[in-house]
Amino acid sequence: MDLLKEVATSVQEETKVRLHRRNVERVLSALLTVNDFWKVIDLSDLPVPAVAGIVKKFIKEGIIFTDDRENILLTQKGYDLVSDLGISPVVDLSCQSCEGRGYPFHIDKEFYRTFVELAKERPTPIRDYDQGAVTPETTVSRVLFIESRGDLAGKDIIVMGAEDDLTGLAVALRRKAKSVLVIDIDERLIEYDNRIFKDLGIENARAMVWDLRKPYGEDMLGKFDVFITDPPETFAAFRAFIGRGIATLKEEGCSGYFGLTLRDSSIFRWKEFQEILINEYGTVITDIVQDFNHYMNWEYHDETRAAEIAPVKRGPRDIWYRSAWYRIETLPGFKRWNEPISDEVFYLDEEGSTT
Ligand code: SPD
Repeated sequence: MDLLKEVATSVQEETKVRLHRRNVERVLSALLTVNDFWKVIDLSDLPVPAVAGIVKKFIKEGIIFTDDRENILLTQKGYDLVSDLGISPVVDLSCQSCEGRGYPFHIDKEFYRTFVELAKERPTPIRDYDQGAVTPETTVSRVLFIESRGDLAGKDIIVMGAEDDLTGLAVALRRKAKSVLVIDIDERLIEYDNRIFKDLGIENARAMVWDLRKPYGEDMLGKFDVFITDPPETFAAFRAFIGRGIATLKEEGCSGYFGLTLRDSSIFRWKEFQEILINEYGTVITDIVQDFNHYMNWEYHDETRAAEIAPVKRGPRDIWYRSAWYRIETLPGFKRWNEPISDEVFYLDEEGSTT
């Protein structure tokens, strides 16, 4: 049997992460480009357990080796294999000025600088809520993107459950929305935002503690033009963050923004998410910008399953965790999903490993 197909099948059986042959080919391409395991994941666009499984299999087959479990390197057999298969290194031809997003975070320097200054004292990410914040450049770009799509000026906006990114703060700081409501389970973030809103005299924004596992009351349903969120990639969290986000929207033609990553979920799961968005919730996906969101490394990394299953002992030193930026729009007859959610499998399942 073809070696790549064989690796895909055996790693899928072992990890329960769905894989196909070309996923394995992409890992080889990444291995030809970088030596750092975490960067290999980044370039492979696969969940951590899948890349860990593939790398371990390749080590067994003598295709790669690690130098004292620090770096991953191809052996001569590995170089011969990639050459036989005609595999090339990964190329990145995206615009470096906007970090590949298409919206230069520095276009309004005062907005960018003020946000960076305000974000300096932000609370540190905690594992209990799967926190891991995006870079300030990402947050600012999110706002510019939303503004450019006509979803900011004069709009009632809700930012739900990922305020470690301070997206709600940045939206409010832009001072173009009609109103901004920030909700998050983490009291530290709510206090942080409310203090800044008060200090800066931003009167149309407020933040309140809310656990998205709980259904919304009538006061929240159908009240907003736009929702923004960044869920963990389990099905339960997808519904709690995005299903409930859609439920807050006023009418057809309203929009929602969120990040979805391939580091904690597979492309097969994305298909299922997209089916829920289209067939169950009655929305349309208008935009997906791959690798738009760049996450800063989190201090609890050593305690995670990702660290445990990694074939190297060295942790990430650079940005490796990215997610795509999705925009959806409600269509006539869209559904407001607002069921209760249990604690089970909220943050972690077989494809996830970074919590
Ligand atoms: N636990 C690591 C940080 C994860 C941050 N959440 C990213 C969610 C993407 N939808």
